[in-house]
Amino acid sequence: MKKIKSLNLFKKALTLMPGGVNSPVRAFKAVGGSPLFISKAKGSKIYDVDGNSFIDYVLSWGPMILGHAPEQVVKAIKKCVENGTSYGAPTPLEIELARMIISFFPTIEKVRMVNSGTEAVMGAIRAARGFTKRDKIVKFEGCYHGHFDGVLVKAGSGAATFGIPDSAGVPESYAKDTITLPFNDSKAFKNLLKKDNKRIASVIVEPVVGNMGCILPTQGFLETLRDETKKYDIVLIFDEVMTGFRVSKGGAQAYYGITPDLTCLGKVIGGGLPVGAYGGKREIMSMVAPEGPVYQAGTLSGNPVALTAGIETLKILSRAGVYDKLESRMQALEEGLKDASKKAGAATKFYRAGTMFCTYFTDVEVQDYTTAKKADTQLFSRFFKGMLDKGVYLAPSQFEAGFISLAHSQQDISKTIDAAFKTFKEISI
Ligand code: KE4
Repeated sequence: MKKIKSLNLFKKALTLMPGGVNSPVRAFKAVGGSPLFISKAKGSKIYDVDGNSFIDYVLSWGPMILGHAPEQVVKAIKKCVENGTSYGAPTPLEIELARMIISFFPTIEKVRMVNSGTEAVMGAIRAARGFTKRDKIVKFEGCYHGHFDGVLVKAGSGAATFGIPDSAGVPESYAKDTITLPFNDSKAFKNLLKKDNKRIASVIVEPVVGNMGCILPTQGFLETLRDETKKYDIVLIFDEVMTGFRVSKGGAQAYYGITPDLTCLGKVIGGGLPVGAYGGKREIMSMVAPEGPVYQAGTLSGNPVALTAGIETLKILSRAGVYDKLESRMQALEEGLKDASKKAGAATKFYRAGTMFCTYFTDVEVQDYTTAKKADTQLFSRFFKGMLDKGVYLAPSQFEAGFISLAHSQQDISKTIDAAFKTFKEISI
């Protein structure tokens, strides 16, 4: 595969930006080699600067659930920018997207738009602390909630990939207010809350963990989080930045039937442009300025262009049959990948929740950070490269989830399965 232009661009990028990228996991450090520089994308495909094309299962880490550059979204954005790009003042679009978000997530009574998932998490945690007047938060090892200091403690995603359990630059004074427990450990959770509930403002969780690969909650775990936090008036935050619109149309909360107090969203609600949001119970959200004393602000929050992309994306997701099509594509991919691995004699475990998934190179069940870290990352790297050479672009880390879109055709799925069978065989020797 020709890569010379990407290689030369990466050399230049390394002199200008830390690690040559604007987000660590893109640098291919976890799989070795240098990243592809992308020139364009359309539907299920991305195209690099050397003219190679790939079936894309990263989809910008989740947002492109319709596929890249969907006609309706592109047309609406083009029209919107002709009326200006940012006013720093209220627009009708904010009401429209707020209403759409609440229709998908009825547990959200009031919502605040921001510019990223990280900002959504920051706002939600600050609102929870302001509401409860308590300081401590509980998160789960391997879950990633953005690069906000308070949650970069035993984080997932890039931090898991690089084995940086805690980021440098996070003051001890921050980390001390963040308690980390193993995901899926209901007993440890109950014991902690029994002992320390008076000081805990909030518990934040990825209801399906997409930042350690794809890890499902075990039977009763989410229910335990809900019951125990309710007992002690602790704010339960579902970080659905990734799981929203992915695990189901109404996210993990709809799929598992749990009502969190606050929900964080991102990715899909921006349709590929920068939009995050946090929202939930009215009495908590009324703490947020200017209604209440919890300050949070943003120059480009609720930006008309970004919201236009989000609104058009959610309009299409609202259409009858869309989720049936996504489900049937995902089922075909799941069955094909499992079958290919079995036939090739590869030791893998495949997990998925709605349209997010992960193939772990391991023979143990993956239920938390400890078991996820048992995966053979070397074997994963060889699989990643083998698939790339066959025109399939996976997330460049064993500890990331893959995604499909409405644009992935049956032909894309068949080509992917065929490439996987060949690659499983190649690396199993
Ligand atoms: P952003 O600030 O990247 O928009 O969202 C942070 C975030 C919060 N919560 C969850 C559950 C998330 O998955 C994320 C971001 N996900 C990563 C992918 N693992 C973004 C990709 C990257 O960091 O480059």
